[in-house]
Amino acid sequence: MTRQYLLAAAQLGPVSRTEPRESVVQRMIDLMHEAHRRGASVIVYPELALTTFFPRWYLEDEQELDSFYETDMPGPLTQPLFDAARQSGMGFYLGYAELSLDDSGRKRRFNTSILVSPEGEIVGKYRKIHLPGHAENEPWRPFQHLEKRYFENGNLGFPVFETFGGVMGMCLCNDRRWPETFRVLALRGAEMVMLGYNTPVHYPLAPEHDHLQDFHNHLCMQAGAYQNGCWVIGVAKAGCEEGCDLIGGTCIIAPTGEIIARAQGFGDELVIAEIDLDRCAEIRRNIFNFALHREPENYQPICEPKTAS
Ligand code: ING
Repeated sequence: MTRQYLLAAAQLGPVSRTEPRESVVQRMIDLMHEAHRRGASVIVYPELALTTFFPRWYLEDEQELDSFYETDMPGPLTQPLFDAARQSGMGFYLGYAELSLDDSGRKRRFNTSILVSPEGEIVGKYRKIHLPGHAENEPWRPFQHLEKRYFENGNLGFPVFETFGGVMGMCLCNDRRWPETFRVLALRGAEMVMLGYNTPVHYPLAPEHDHLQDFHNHLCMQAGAYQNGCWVIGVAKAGCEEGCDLIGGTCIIAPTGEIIARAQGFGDELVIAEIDLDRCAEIRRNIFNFALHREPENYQPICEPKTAS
């Protein structure tokens, strides 16, 4: 894959509690086919793209909770997405709930994202580190945010992966609010950070900030892009999902921090723009040249990014 190509950010509208996986996967394949028709080489889906944002409920039935996770990736219901990608020659980022068994047979649950090559191989995995919300049911809330109950903290760190024409990083939703996410990835050479999010408009602990959700969403991603000279792709699960309004604002952000394309609505929507990984040099060779302007011992790229001086 070259270092300049069209990238598609594939925002998803609401996914209901009972929407079958097959239905969501078909929506994602439809977006992939449209992206392919329009010349894109990579497509980015939201966090927990395959299901409704189930941490909004206190679920006591373990069988129901397990129904929101993927035990295999790809599994029978997600294989069609991998097949469509291979047929279209498209790479993709996918966020989903991962359920695996460790050597002792204990269930491990993570809020996970993967990078899949145009050949349909999983070339990277990340597990969400910054889990927002709470672990116990809090009935006072209009809806729960039980990620600390339903997921373990990510145990893979912030890895970067050489694929999609350069050095790629991933994160998930709340990770984008913590500047170290982008900085650690960039110090390791990331030229593009892909992330999905499910962000409610209403924040029960600070309702006076509800009107700032869109501003904060773009603020943290634009800052992450500019301060680290990398592309940032933020993709929403948007709209009124099971009575909970989720922000949209899916966007493609250049290393300058400029939003070069963004979603207009709150449904399934493709946002396509040309990304040029060499543009990272506009920033990484100058104002945020880590090797030149930071303590040298703190600069440890896993592979010298092609854009560093
Ligand atoms: N969602 C939200 C996010 O970080 C949140 C949680 C909402 C935090 C609003 C602060 C304010 O975008 C997830 N899934 O992390």
